Amino acid sequence: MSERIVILTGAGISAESGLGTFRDAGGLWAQYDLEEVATPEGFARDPAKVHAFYNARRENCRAAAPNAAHHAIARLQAAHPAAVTLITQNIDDLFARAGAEALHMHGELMRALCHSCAARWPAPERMAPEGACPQCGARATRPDVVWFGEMPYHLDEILAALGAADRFVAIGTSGAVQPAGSFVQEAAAAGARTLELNLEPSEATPLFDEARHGPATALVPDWVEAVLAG
Ligand code: BV8
Repeated sequence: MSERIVILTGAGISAESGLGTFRDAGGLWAQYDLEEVATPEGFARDPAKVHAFYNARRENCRAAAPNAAHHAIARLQAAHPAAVTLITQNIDDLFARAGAEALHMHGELMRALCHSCAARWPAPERMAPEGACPQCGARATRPDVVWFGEMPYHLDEILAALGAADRFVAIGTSGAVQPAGSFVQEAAAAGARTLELNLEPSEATPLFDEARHGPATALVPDWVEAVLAG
């Protein structure tokens, strides 16, 4: 396949694996105050509360399994590894467990970071403020996730892929968070055809050439099969 495809996923692709989204009714930001649990200021104020928030999500993630949408994208990437760039805003490890390679622009729930020496390592099941960095020993460990106000990871690689994309597909994201919410315009400006696969119309739907609405486990396998047959 000569076409270069960039895929951006959000919480909606993991919803049918039982992991909560953020802005749907009853979503995570309805249960927690984003400012308290997903900002560096909130972590500085109450690290125990933030660790408890991510410990609970790490437990949910362990109990979840990749769904048909994760597996379909893994199949597409395996068939055309050089042509598919997979970007995810999600911090769960469901793509890795489905055998797909994703650029985790908002970090990874299953990795820990030392904010003293910047060491990274696989996160233990439960993290706590008194946890010590295995490299420097400082009691300065945090989840390796990108909080609001922090610079997302892999932006150079992402912007290069968007600039060379023939197709851009957004799956299960509201487009509410930046800079990910503007990737569709970056891709369109580079001449890519853009497609939204989402449970329902999002604020970003008008920005796409085409939008299909329904659950990811139905839409994504159908779309992948059509691309593979193409
Ligand atoms: C930054 C990790 C500087 C932690 C998260 C303009 C430019 C740049 C920045 C900003 C800007 N305006 C505002 C900002 C600041 C801020 C921001 O965007 N604020 C928002 C609230 C307005 N952005 C930042 O701080 C970012 N950093 O800006 O650095 C910079 C400046 C310029 C250029 C580069 C850098 C850092 C943001 C990262 C924050 N960390 N997560 C954690 O997870 O705890 S964000 C969080 O939101 C998650 O990553 C989540 O994935 C992401 C986006 O949400 P969605 O994934 O879209 O989830 P949501 O619930 O919203 O939507 C789910 C969708 O799925 C829905 O549409 C639903 O219909 C659909 N769905 C549901 N079920 C299904 C389904 N679809 C299909 N099938 C289903 N079954």
